[in-house]
Amino acid sequence: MRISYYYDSPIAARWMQALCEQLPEAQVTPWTPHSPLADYAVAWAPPQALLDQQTRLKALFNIGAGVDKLMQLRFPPSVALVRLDDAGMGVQMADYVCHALLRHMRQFDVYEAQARKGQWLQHAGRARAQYPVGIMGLGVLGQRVAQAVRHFGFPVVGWSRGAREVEGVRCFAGTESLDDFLASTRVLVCLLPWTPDTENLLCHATLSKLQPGAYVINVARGHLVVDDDLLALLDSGHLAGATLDVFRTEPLPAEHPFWRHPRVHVTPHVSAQTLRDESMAQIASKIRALEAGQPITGVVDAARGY
Ligand code: NDP
Ligand code: OXD
Repeated sequence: MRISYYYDSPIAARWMQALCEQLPEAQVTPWTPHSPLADYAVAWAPPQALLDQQTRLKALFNIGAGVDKLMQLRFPPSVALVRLDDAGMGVQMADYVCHALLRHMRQFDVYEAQARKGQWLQHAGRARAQYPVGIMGLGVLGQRVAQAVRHFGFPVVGWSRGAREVEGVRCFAGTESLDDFLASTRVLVCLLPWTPDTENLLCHATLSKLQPGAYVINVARGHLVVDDDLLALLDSGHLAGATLDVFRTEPLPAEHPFWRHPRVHVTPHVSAQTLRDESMAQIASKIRALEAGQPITGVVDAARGY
């Protein structure tokens, strides 16, 4: 079996070695415009030229969970696009969201600022019942985050495209229930894929339907948020703050107001990092399953865009 590998990164060689170790029966080679035709491709952000040149692929495995960049390419219908399912990202996402949620709700950021000034000052405790957490996207990562947040005792609501049942989560589905979901949410966690339906979804009209003093945590993609609308609602006081891990332009440009806003916390797209060994093991086991004619999870539905 041949595998064509594409990852434009200084760590690419070490990751390819991990794939070779997981699949010793395969011949894995970095893709070039003259590569031999392969059975599978394993890639992050490949060029259209790879799909045009590799005319015998059965599947392309994305080295990530989000497939928004791949959705911009022309895919032959015979090639299955497969994304990572969790592969160690769920627990990281849960850490990140719980950290941002607790830092805000328990006012740890306020106490840190006070400590830097040597100020001993207690603020009134807050009831978590007043901080219902709304998770947009109840997929692999959204469900993992929902369970973590629930175990900290917060009320949890969730929103997805189709109806879902998730233990301990009041679930809403579809655009017709979006307003009710937003009105039930004080801390919004965005874990939706970036598709034509979700682009700019977090705009003035939707964010202003969140409960007063709402907090936004975006760990999905920057294109879901209208930056100026978020900033306007922070400045009007409707939003108490935001923790943002993903941006329309990455790295976030030095002049972007998010860097300097006193109530915005920025991290550099690290909420759930792709882990080399877990990812390559998952891809290898899915390739083996396909070769054995077995079904696999994580196959992207091109019509839905995720
Ligand atoms: P999944 O595909 O498992 O879940 C997506 C969820 O979003 C599903 O519940 C789906 O609904 C819902 N959804 C999709 N479109 C809509 C819509 N139009 N309206 C309402 N709900 C919708 O994805 P994952 O949980 O694995 O990942 C989510 C995203 O997280 C990725 O696409 C990626 O962009 C981002 N990500 C970010 C990382 C980071 O480091 N910041 C790391 C990894 C991922 P339904 O259940 O009905 O299908
Ligand atoms: C992903 C990501 O989609 O790292 O996996 O953002």
